[in-house]
Amino acid sequence: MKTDILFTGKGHAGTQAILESEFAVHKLHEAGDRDAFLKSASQKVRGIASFGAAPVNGALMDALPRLEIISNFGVGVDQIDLDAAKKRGIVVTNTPDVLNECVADTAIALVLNTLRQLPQCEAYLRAGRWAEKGPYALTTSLGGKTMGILGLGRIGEAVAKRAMACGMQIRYHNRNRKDVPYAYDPDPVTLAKNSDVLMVVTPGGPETKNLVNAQVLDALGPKGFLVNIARGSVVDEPLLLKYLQERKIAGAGLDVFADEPRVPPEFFKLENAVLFPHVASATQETRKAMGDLQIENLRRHFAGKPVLTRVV
Ligand code: 8YV
Repeated sequence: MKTDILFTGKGHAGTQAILESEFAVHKLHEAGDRDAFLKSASQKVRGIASFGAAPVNGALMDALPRLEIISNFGVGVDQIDLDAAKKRGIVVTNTPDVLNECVADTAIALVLNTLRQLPQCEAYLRAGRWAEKGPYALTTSLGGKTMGILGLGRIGEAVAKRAMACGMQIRYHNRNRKDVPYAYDPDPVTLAKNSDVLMVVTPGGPETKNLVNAQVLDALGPKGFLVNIARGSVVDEPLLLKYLQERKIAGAGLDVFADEPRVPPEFFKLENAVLFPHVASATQETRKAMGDLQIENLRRHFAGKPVLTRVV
């Protein structure tokens, strides 16, 4: 008999195929009538494999009284109500570390693309303007600039290494100071004030909602750049749009947005922003490694062994 698990969304195809071969899978995202679907699954489902931003809240947990584990595809678990899981004794796992290098690659690509305007340079050439109008306008160097990392965890450290290789200096702010060779700032405003590039790498969720607010963007100032590879919720998005339109900051590189995959169309008109469709971990190798970890956590849990990467 296969163990019953539930998918919350469409996700990495290879991972979902393996899960479907090993478990009896119920696909919540394909249910026409969600209530009827949950009613029929309620006495069977013992695990959730969560994919994407679909919320896993207390109501969903209550609809599945036999639920023992939520195994998330991704390091960020902001869509899961962790307190609700804890109260109900439900294990939550994620997929840390295996994505650090890829996410850091994307972060540094956003810094290069934003300061050096490389996507705009390419569009300029493809539109025939090089021959027509001459060289593209001069841009901004990375070397000698300061990157302020808001949320220096394992991904932040991988970003710092790459930024230093580009000749940048590193500062950071975390709630707690770490034993690292980088200058510490006591709050996000001071960090922004001391930085040319503010790199947002914090977890998402209520604790960091709109952490990058008017005070932080004002401190970053008209010569400062914002890069966000964390969650859209960490930045006040309407305000960021306004600051970019009015050039109250110099530019932004964004891999994440508040209501993905919907991006306010006003962002598309900005010349001082580089926008990626949440691709930081999106390589064949890394997504496979994330999926393998998600699957292994489920296997181990149902075999009565300790999971590998427990959050709650
Ligand atoms: C993925 C991510 O885009 O790990 C995370 O927290 O945001 C990304 O790696 C996401 O998990 C894919 O659904």
